[in-house]
Amino acid sequence: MVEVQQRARVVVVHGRTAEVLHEPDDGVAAVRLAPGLSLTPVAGDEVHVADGRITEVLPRRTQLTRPDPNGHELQVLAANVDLVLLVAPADHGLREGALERMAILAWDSGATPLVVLTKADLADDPDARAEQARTAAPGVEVVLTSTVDGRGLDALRAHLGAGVTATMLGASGAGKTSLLNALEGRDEATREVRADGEGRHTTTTRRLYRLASGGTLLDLPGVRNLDLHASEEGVAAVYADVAALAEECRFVDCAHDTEPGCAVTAAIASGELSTRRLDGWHAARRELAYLERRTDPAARAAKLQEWKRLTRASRSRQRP
Ligand SMILES: Nc1nc2c(ncn2[C@@H]2O[C@H](COP(=O)(O)OP(=O)(O)OP(=O)(O)O)[C@@H](O)[C@H]2O)c(=O)[nH]1
Ligand SMILES: [Mg+2]
Ligand SMILES: [Zn+2]
Repeated sequence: MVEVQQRARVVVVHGRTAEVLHEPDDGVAAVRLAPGLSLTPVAGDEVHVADGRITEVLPRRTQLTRPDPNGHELQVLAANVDLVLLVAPADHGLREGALERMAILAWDSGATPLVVLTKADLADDPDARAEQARTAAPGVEVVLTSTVDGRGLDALRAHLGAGVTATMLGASGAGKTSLLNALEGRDEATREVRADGEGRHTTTTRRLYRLASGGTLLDLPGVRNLDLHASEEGVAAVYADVAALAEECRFVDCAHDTEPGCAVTAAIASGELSTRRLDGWHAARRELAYLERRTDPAARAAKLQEWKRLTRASRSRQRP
């Protein structure tokens, strides 16, 4: 018997089994993972399926990663994503630090970030929140949405056309699954959510959904601990304003503390730059330095080369 090998996209992985979408008809199939795969598939992966088993995971165009909370390895949250929605609620003030960290993660994945502010119907001054978000993530488009009055949803659909794969990063309760449901015009929580102790629904599984707008959206559980496994480039992109100021300092190795001729502390004194933002930048750079010490330098260099190779095409296209 000649085995037919088919190309498919991973919808969700449960241990050694997975659901995949077969193109072009989008039929869903339950499959097993063949032993000895070179990569462990995650939602969004392109794979080969033969005889009811995933036999190969194709190289990833992009991957959204963070340090594995349990060890030194990387955890891949989503594969082959073009657009990362940084989802943050606009109702109780904006957590700019969290937004900055999500933006770094997104840049480093090779995908384009897009800020989505949710719950605009509950915000006192939604436009001020949007302005705050623009400062925290310079060069990133901001869309203000509400699943209650529907604002911003069409703008979002316009980003989620055919061929686009997007995913959502954001704290638990930020409104990610609500957004997915509102985009699709359905009320019901999807089956990958469970009620927690307070009767809230929270997403527990990473799963991919086909949208009526033609795109694909991956729902993720809320990210609690936004550890970074960042590159210099990601940090520089998100803190472009601070980095540009630092170039103006008199000393190349200025620590932006008490040095004379420091453009960064001058910008803080004049109100051009907020202390909070400088703190965020310092924290991100400290984390980079820590990671560099902790990780085997050769392994880290190899990994960075690999990322650069994987993400070069999208990166050169998408940098602002
Ligand atoms: N008023 C209002 N409430 C919203 C809006 N979007 C979401 N909510 C509410 O916010 C709560 C959390 O929404 P979810 O969509 O479950 O949040 P999530 O980001 O998916 O959370 P996790 O799955 O735990 O990561 C729910 O009670 C929603 O009804 C909105 O635009 N306006
Ligand atoms: Mg959810
Ligand atoms: Zn300085």
